[in-house]
Amino acid sequence: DNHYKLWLNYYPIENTIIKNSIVKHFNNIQVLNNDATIDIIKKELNIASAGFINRDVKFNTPNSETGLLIGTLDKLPNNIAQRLDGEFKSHEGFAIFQHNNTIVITALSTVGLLYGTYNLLENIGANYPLTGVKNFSEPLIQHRILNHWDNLNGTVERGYSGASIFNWHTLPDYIDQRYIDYARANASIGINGTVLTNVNSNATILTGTYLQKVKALANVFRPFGIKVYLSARFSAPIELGKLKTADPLNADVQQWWANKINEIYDSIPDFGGFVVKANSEGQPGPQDYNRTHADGANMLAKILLPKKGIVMWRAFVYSHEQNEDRHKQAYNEFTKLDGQFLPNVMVQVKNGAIDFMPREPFHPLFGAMPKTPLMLELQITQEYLGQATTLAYLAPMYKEVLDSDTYAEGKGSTIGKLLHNQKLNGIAGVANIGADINWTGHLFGQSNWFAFGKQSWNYNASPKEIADTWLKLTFKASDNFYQDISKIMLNSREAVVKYSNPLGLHHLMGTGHHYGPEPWANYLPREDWNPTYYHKADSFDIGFNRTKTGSNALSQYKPEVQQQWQNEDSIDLKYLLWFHHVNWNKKLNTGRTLWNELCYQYQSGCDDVKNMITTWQKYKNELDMPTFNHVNMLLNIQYKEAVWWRNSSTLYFQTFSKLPFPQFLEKSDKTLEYYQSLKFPYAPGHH
Ligand code: BDP
Repeated sequence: DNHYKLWLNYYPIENTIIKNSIVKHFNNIQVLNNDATIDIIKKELNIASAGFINRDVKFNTPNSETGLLIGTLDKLPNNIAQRLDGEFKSHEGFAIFQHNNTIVITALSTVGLLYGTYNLLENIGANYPLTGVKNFSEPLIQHRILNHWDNLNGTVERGYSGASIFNWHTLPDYIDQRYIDYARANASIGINGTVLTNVNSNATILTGTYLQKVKALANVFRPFGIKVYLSARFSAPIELGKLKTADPLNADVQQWWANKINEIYDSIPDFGGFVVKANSEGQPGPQDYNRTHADGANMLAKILLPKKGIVMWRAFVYSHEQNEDRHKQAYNEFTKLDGQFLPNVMVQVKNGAIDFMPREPFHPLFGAMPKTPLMLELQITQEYLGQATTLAYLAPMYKEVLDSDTYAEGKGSTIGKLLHNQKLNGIAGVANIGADINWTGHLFGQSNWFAFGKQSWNYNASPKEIADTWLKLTFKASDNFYQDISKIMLNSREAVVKYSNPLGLHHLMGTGHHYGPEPWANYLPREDWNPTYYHKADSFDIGFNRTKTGSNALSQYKPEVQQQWQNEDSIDLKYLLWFHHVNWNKKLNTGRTLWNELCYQYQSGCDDVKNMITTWQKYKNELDMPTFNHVNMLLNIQYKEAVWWRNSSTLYFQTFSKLPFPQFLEKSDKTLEYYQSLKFPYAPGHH
């Protein structure tokens, strides 16, 4: 199995009771609406039926009881419509319920029906019984958007699964089947938007020729309920329009964008809008003209507003003056602009203040801009989590972020809730998708795409349930397999944290490409690009003091949060070295000294990976060989990488602590000098 089909396998149903009931329901399907989305629903039902029961579905069979009734609420017969318990708040919500022997899927829109259909098929695929099905589901978040960091030349920034799936050269005339399958996959998990191009943007995407290509993709995605967005390069008026400036307050600049945006909407009437990375890591922006981020965002937003487009203005900024803890910079730049953005702007904020580390405390901007809608940005691609050779199931990380309590409006002001309560809201995920046959490089990368969709629809969704469902849809295997592998998945991200960035350490990866450990690196021109800036190890202590006596980044959080984190004796150990510079000999509440605990974490993370391998190998006979081997080889690579992290990090930190290694730490068979000599000139990195 090459796993191209993702979670849409529709494996044959073996349980005869369930099978018979599906035969009955698929034997006479009535669909009450008619449009391009409905055509997709019908096609999907056919594909699913062929897989599940090896038969075609039948529509409108005369003289036969309706098995499945699909129709928007206004089209349902009254007696059935009345049975809906609840009222839809969104046009994307759906309800599934049983009326006599008929299963009914209803919604306010046909896209809602599509979501309902996928939900029903998912339940069948995961072997949940159909009798008595009942589901009323609505998205808690409006904009559930993938951010592709894809370049027009086909490369993907921080992509580890092959080239971009978007072939800009052959578009618009060649519509790859992949575009359709990509849209199916996204719709099946509720993703309703996609930014096609890298945040480090190339203005060429805004030329007439390329907009025709974008239009072709938009046409494919539209019936799946997916809107297309682009990254906008702020200096495009100069590069394309030959203007002398891109100053957002300049009338010619404004006119250039107005014309450009009109041109886009002429081709793509439901164009979603722009994501903008401005004045960040060398990208052009309004500050080049002494204007603020709000000036820049509003200039675009004003033009987009009547067209219902939005601006996702990224808060990932850190300034050229290097004297301030990078943790504090976005907060300092953006909180002062609260209330100045037009209503169709969201400030897009990464989950943490540094950069997609395996674990970060939540970004202090959440809850700090009450008058501005924020959009949460998560990373699905594993830039800092072992890239595509690592099994790291990220749903627990997303949940940790969404459940983080900001205390912005008192206890219980979790990020999920704050987002939900905004009039305009969204969650973005930096995609891990590429042209590899299985889309994500590592097969288990698929689970992160899947989880991202589920959790941005419902931030309360349980990582365990998502993993269980994904496993059943992805592998045809025994219940033992599902249970064991689900456990592995749920522990996997924590394992990565332990063997690479334990106890709140962060940004210790190889500089540039971020592959593997390089905690000793201190040769980059900016202090805050170097790992040594982040761990600050010396002969007494290790860790970044972000309390009052240090950078005081902690002051950017609400008092209740400060209280949790300000004291090195009571802070949750997972954030200890994020906020504190701690003595090597300090006794922790685990009973170990800091030095021993650090060694313990590195060792324990490696042990976890070893355990993952043993568990996986138990199921060799249940899986097809290519699938078994694929994961098995990658897990073995991951183990090597974990050991590499453990050995090199403990050897390196020992040069500061000067303390002996505890017994339980496996001895390194290589020297620190060996690890320091490793070079990876072709590791996938910046393009
Ligand atoms: C960092 C990546 C870099 C991105 C940047 C961003 O290393 O490639 O351009 O984030 O989000 O994580 O803009």
